[in-house]
Order: sequence, then structure tokens, then C-alpha cells
Amino acid sequence: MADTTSQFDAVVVGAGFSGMYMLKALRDRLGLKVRVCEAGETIGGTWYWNRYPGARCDSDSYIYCFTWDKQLLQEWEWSERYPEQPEILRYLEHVAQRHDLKRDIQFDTRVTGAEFDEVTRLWRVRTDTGGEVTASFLIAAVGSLSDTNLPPFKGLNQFKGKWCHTSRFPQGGIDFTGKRVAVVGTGATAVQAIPEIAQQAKQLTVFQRTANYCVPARNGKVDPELVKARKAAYEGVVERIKDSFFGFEHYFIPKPVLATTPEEREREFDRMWDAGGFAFWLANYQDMFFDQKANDLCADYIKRKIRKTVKDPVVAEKLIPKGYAYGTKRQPLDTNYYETFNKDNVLLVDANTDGGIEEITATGIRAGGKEYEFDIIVFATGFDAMTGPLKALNLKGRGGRTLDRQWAGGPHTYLGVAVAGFPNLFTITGPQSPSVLSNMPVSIEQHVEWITDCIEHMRKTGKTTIEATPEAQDQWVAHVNEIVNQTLMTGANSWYMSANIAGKPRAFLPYLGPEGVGGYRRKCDEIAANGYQGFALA
Ligand code: NA7
Repeated sequence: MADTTSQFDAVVVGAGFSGMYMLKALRDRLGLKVRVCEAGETIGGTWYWNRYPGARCDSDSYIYCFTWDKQLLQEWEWSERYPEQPEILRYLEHVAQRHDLKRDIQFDTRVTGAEFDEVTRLWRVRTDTGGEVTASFLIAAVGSLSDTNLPPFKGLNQFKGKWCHTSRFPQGGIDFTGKRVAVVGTGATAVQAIPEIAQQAKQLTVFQRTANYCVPARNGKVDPELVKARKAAYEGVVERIKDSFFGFEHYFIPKPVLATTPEEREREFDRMWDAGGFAFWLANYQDMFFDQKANDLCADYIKRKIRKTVKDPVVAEKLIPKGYAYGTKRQPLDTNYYETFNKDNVLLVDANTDGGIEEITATGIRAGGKEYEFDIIVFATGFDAMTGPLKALNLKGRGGRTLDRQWAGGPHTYLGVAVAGFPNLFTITGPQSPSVLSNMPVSIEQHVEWITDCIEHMRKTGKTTIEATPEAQDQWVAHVNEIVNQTLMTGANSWYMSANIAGKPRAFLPYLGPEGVGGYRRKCDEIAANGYQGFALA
């Protein structure tokens, strides 16, 4: 689109699920003049960038979509239980076309900095295309997992083969046929990619730093009768996921696992295991998140499954998670992941038993003093989650303050949607909101609607700025930490705990509310109904 105007009511950064809906709501509901800046060449965000083999959503497709377009809920047909990356992109392209979104999105444009001008009360937003625009509101729709983490491995620049990160996979893919391939990392991404790459590669070597607890995805076609029944009752589905703990139709078993008989819990574990997906994680016995003994019972079930699936007992032992509680790292969903290690062309190099990566060499990787040769290295090393993409915006709030400085000890936000000292900035699914601990579209829609209502309220009441108070923010941060400190989550070196990246201050990034996304939604609505309690409006 032509960059002819420079003054907007709102600038939205990012055109994934959140940016697209934010544009729709502000433009078509409130009639605002909105500009969306998107670094990619088209819409999609996370789903534009993450095009590695096997990339697929881990939420069921019938709830991984926009629920505000009721007609589309009826019309759109997903091909499988979990939508694959190209299918999600097709869906989002369809939404963009249907709601004429692209005319307000400037593609191939990365926001490089933004400052709040305290005199004009406008945000001045700069981009890498050299442009500068101003806006009353700045809305970060940058995604929680969009800032690539490529660890500073020594020697990467001397590698003579091809390498890439899964979140910046080349368009058109990579042909692994006949190649010696390394995958570094065993998180949710690698668990999807490894079985796919192993089918093509001559030799695949997986470098594991921490073994993960994987549960079966059980992807496949959904029974047409079930699809029909869900469509007929979509309103109920939407109400339930909005009011649920994690934005799914999953509910904890309230009875403590420690109060069950071995037979009873084995039956329940089998049922969840057979259901596939996040059932084993999010519809398990609730005490497993709080009590190590309860957790051990769930973890033990998975360990037995791993030992049963992986034929070589030495490899199986390497794949058994150790040293942290089940469910405290993001649950990877497995489609032939463990089976892949039974293949003759697949080798597992485990940092704990074989030695960690020391260096990337001209011909491959040296780990544990041993040289491994590769044609291609795939880094599935994750993201600087949640705070990374916001810091990368180089924001300057009141008095030139920066997030880098304010968040030196970890994120400080109010509700995960606002930051004290940064007026008229909203962060969709920002740190300390349920975000990544929920089915993302549910949390995205909640934030977008709350922000839209807030801006509408400001316009009706003649307010020009809104800003979280430091007191409300401090209380929120304390509340977020107090709750998570009662769980086992803090014991894992997870990206939830900011522990995947050396030097990142250890802090829990999302919000694990006592009543989940439903309770968080009620809290946000109550704050709005009480005249935006904890915010200063001027
Ligand atoms: P993750 O879950 O952060 O996984 C990254 C993997 O890379 C994980 O196994 C890491 O080991 C490993 N890693 C990271 N840094 C290094 C270094 N320096 N050396 C060796 N290995 C390393 O990212 P994903 O992309 O898989 O998933 C991110 C989210 O995307 C996922 O949770 C879904 O929400 C979608 P570690 O476990 O930290 O020891």
C-alpha cells in the first residue's frame, strides 16, 4: 500500500491473529484510522514465519480460529484435527480478504522504534522503510514467540554447509533428501520437525539439551458427524472456551491423584493418553501442578510409555526427562517422535550423557569432544519469549524510559496489557497475561475486545491518555508471582521461566490465574466497569 498519510488514530504492530483482529475492531467497530505495520510480506505473523516441516498448531482446529466471525465459523472446513501451517495461512488470507484488511496493512515494514511525545501525547513510530508516523495509540500485536533465539554458538560463521532456524525457514522449504542433517533442540518445534526430516534425510542427528515429556497428538481427519455437531452448537463451545481455565474444552480432574487407587488412575491416564493432544496436560489431576508426589505419578506414566516405544534402552534412557516436574515446560505433541529414534538413520546426542555442543565447525558440530559432519544444521532453539518482541520495538515512554531498563529484573506490566510509564500503549497477550498458557485466539480476542472497549470509553468520556499506575502494576506483578510460586512451574528451566536464554532474568512470563482465562477475563471486565481501576486516565 502507498505510504501517503502519516497521522493515525492507532498504529498496530504485527498482522498475525492479534493484529488482524485489532485492525478489524478499531477500524470497523470504532471507525478509527488505523495503520498496521508488518515485517512479513503478508499476513500471518507466527504462521507466516514458522514454515518448517511438520509445523502444525497444537490446538484443535475448531477452537483455533476467530470466533467473532460467526458465519465463517460455520463456513470454514478444517481438513484435520490440528491445522497445518499452510492451512492456517490460507484461513488467515481468507479472513483478510473477506474483511478487506490488507488495505490498511503496510507489509515488509518493521517497526524499529517508537517514542511517546509528552507534549502532543502522540506516539512517534519509526520503521525500517524510513517512514515515521504518529498515532494516539500504539498497539503491540507482535506475538509472544516471534523473537528468534539463535544461541551464540562458537564458530557458526565458519560452517560451510547450509543452516537455518525453524522460525525463519526458507520459503519453498529445504530438500533434505540424501543429506546429513543436524537438528539442535528438542522443544515443541523440534518434536514436530524431527519425524518429518528423518523421513527424508540420509542421516539425522538430534542434539538434545533437556529431554521433554511428549504426549501423542493423535492428529487425523475429524469425524464429519462431530464436525456437524460442533458447528450446530458453536455458541456453547465459544462460551465454554472463554470461561475455561486454558481456553480449551479441557477441565482438571478435581480429585487429587494421591487419593486414587493405582487401577483408577491408570484408567484415567489411559483415557487421556488415548484422547491425545493437551488432555494429558490440561485435563489431568490438578494436584500434579502443586505436589511433587502427585506429579511423579503422572510423569511415571509417560516414562513407561517412552521405555515401551523406544527399542534401544540406552536411547530410551536419554529420552527420559529428568530433574523437573511434568507439565512445567510447554507440552510438545508427538506424532511418531519417539518412534523416530528407532530408525537406523537417526542418532541422539544428549548433552548430559554424550556432552553438550562445544562448537560449530566448518564441517559440522563438535559435541562432547566428538566431531559430527553435516550438510545442513537446523536450529530449533526457540524464542526470546514474550519480552523479546516487545523490547525489540525500542519503545521510549515518559522521560525516555525504555523497557530494557524497566524490565531489567523481568517484566513489569499491569494485566499484561499495559506498562506504567508508557501511556496509550497496549500489549496484546503481553507478559503477565494468560497468553501462552492458553489457546491463543481466545486470549487474543479477549485483549482485542477489552482494548477496543477501553478506547471507545476514552473517546466517549473525552480522555486522551490512559496509563497503568505504578502501584497497580506492582500489585499485579506480586499477584502473578505469588500464584506461580505455589506451583511446581518455577522449578523448571523453561522458557516460561525465561530460563532458555543465558542472562535473561529468571521470571515467570505468563499469568497462571487461579481461575484461568475465564477468571482473568472477569477481572479485566471488573476493572473496566470500575472506571479502569489501576489506570490513570487524563
Ligand atoms: P523451545 O521450547 O524453547 O525449545 C528450544 C530447544 O532448543 C530446547 O530443547 C532447548 O533446550 C534447546 N536449546 C536452546 N538453546 C540451546 C543451546 N544453547 N544449546 C543447546 N540446546 C539449546 O522452542 P520451540 O521452538 O521448540 O517451541 C517454542 C514454542 O513455540 C512452543 O513452546 C510452542 O508454544 C510453540 P532446553 O530445553 O532449553 O534445555
